[in-house]
Amino acid sequence: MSNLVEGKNIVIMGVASERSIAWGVTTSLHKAGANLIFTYRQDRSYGKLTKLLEKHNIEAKWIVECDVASDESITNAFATIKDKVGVIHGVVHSVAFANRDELKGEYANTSREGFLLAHEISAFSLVAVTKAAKELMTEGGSIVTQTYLGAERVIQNYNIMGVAKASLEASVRYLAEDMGKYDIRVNAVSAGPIRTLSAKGVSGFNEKQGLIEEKAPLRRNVDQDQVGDATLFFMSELSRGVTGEVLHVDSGYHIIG
Ligand code: NDP
Ligand code: KAL
Repeated sequence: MSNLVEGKNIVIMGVASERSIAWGVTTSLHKAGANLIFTYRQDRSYGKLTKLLEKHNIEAKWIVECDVASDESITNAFATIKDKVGVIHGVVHSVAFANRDELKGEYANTSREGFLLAHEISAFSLVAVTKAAKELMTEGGSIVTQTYLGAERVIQNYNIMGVAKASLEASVRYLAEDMGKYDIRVNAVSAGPIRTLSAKGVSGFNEKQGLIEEKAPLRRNVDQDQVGDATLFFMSELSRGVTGEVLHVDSGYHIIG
């Protein structure tokens, strides 16, 4: 796997800690020869990212702030990337947000504001990022987002995020159709539960991991490296015939009734 994405310029959005799925993706893509560009929202994430890059001896091609809640921030981030890097070949979208107090209890209690926020950050952002990235993908490219089984099934506590992920997965299909004519593929990885900052403090996480160990065909939980390698597949030419797909990296849990 040492040269699967050799020389490709790939933007990674969503490293907040060493546990982030986007960090697993970083190590997979780095080992496979990619040039990496990063976006972050919070200063705290920028601090963590720069320390991690130093610790792992990875040189970022560029690092730029991007708050996906703002069209201007997205436009500026990709304008900066165009200026500093030129052509890009991939984007890894690993960003989601919902109000913590709406990730428990009844979905029926979701507020208008909370519904819109979850959709804006977790689903619309892929649409806006795809539009901005397309301008830099003049040699074709690959866009990958991260989703979860709660888009397809009712999973306790996932609530508004499940509905936002359903929107995200439908967007993957519509965007795949739009982008195909430019030789840009759009896909999603649907990961099993992984302990990250996002998973922290939300109820029911441990039980979800317990269920995987008990019921998934492989009887073990997945980790960031497995999601990273699946994302590498989508970034590489090995997946050149695949677009509009949601690939489950969940030890097979989703096939069990
Ligand atoms: P992390 O908490 O590590 O990452 C979440 C990221 O979202 C952070 O980097 C955060 O940046 C970013 N983010 C939130 N709001 C914004 C915004 N407005 N603009 C830009 N970035 C923003 O968690 P994960 O790695 O777990 O999550 C990554 C993706 O994986 C998400 O889409 C999540 O739904 C998905 N996923 C996670 C699973 C899991 O079990 N962990 C399972 C399946 C899918 P910052 O901190 O700087 O705001
Ligand atoms: C059924 C599961 C149990 C957990 C339920 C809901 C998880 C929702 C994910 C969502 C992205 C979490 C948040 O938005 C948390 C946010 O309100 C507070 N956290 C933060 O602000 C931190 C500091 C930053 C870094 O996080 C973000 N997101 O910006 C789902 C489990 C089993 C699987 C998971 C965790 C899926 C998933 O989508 O993440």
